[in-house]
Amino acid sequence: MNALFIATGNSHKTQEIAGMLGADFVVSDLSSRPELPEVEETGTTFSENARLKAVEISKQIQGFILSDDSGLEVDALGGEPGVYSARYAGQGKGTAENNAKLMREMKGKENRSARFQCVMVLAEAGEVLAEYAGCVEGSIISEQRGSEGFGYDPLFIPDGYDLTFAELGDDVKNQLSHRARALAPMISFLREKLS
Ligand code: ITT
Repeated sequence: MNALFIATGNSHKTQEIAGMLGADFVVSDLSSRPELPEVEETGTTFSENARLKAVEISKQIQGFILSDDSGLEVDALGGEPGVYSARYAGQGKGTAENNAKLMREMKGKENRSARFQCVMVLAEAGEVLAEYAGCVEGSIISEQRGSEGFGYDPLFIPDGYDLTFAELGDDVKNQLSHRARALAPMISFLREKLS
């Protein structure tokens, strides 16, 4: 069994990553270490924030630390909410408010194209070992559909499908998501390191 710590407080990310990693990995995340101070996401890119999270946590916890910084870029909104996806409706606001704001901002917009971006960083003892990015193109619909997944999933239809990520569910999402595409090369890297 290989232990991997995910430097996230988002249980949905952990669940998706654990599902894609396979049974030979034992995964834990920040929910098991509530005493650790929150890492401030002061970066302006996914890469900067992913590096901040992985490096900071790897100074406090031994072993391999994986971080995920991700978000939604909407073309008609000039790339917003982007790195600010988690706090789009303001600090302390949640998914319902973020999705309501996105629907409001997209009202009447003809260009619906958008993409989810994800950058994953692997760190150990304060050093970055690897970084990979993944992206999935799609479009934003006007009303939420589906109950699976998390975040903006009920508003995002990946290209080539008619259903949202929240309707498609994890089995499909984990085959084509931004997270899946960043994690695939990371898994190869990790397996090489561990062998
Ligand atoms: P950690 O920083 O603790 O990992 P977080 O949720 O704050 O958790 P981010 O700063 O990376 O993570 O923000 C990611 C946000 O982007 C997330 O809260 C969602 O709003 C959105 N997002 C990212 N991946 C998504 C996905 O697969 N489906 C839907 N929304 C997603």
